[in-house]
Amino acid sequence: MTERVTVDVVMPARNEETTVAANVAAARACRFVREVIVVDDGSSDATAERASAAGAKVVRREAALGSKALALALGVVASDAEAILFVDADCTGLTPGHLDQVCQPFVAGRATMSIGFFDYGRFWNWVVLRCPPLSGERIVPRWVFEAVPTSKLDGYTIEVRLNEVICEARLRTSARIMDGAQHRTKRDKAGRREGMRQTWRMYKALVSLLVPLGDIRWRTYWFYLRGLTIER
Ligand SMILES: Nc1nc2c(ncn2[C@@H]2O[C@H](COP(=O)(O)OP(=O)(O)OP(=O)(O)O)[C@@H](O)[C@H]2O)c(=O)[nH]1
Ligand SMILES: [Mg+2]
Repeated sequence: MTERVTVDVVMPARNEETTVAANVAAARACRFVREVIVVDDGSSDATAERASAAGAKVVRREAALGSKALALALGVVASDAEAILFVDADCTGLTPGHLDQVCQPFVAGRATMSIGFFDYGRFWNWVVLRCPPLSGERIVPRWVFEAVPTSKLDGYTIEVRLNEVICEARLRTSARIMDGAQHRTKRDKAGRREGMRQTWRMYKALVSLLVPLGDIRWRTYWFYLRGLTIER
């Protein structure tokens, strides 16, 4: 694969007026990116206006679609790029350089999926880099997203579904830490009590995917580790 592969960013954003513009700016300045598409369904703040002012194409729905996965699907449909770089709208400290680094292994053909993780400090970074990846910052060919059946487009489980497509096809993943990058958590956005409730619901949905509760097999993680390259 060469650098000429077309890459669009799909950025899901619901009530992210405080951070969306900075993330659109970082994504637009990534050297591999053609266009930034922000998907805003049901925001009650100025997310869409700020994203648009920062140079994004905004796909806006008045009513909430009800799920991050469905928002991403809407963004992918709005793009005809060969590859999609997913970037959450609530990142902090994200730079064009981070996104260049995430894209590099993909455009160079070293990995089919390339992921950037937030910077949690030396010890946790070591752990996070070897866990099943849940990060929203990742580039994949568009066929990988399209390979996820519509029936499996469900909330915060979309990253696990992308992992499943990659790992079950025994494809390679590259992972790296984005030094100094972080994000706003649900606790930051909704307050401690409501944020904890939402976080609990998210992790419950993720754990329910695993056999015997769900249909994700443990071997998928083994295939992930076998195809993983950690970039430094
Ligand atoms: N358009 C849209 N965006 C969403 C929706 N749900 C989540 N997002 C966006 O997806 C990104 C990640 O969502 P978060 O709720 O922060 O989830 P997270 O970062 O995985 O989890 P935390 O660790 O709790 O922050 C943010 O940019 C959200 O605005 C949705 O239903 N629609
Ligand atoms: Mg977040």
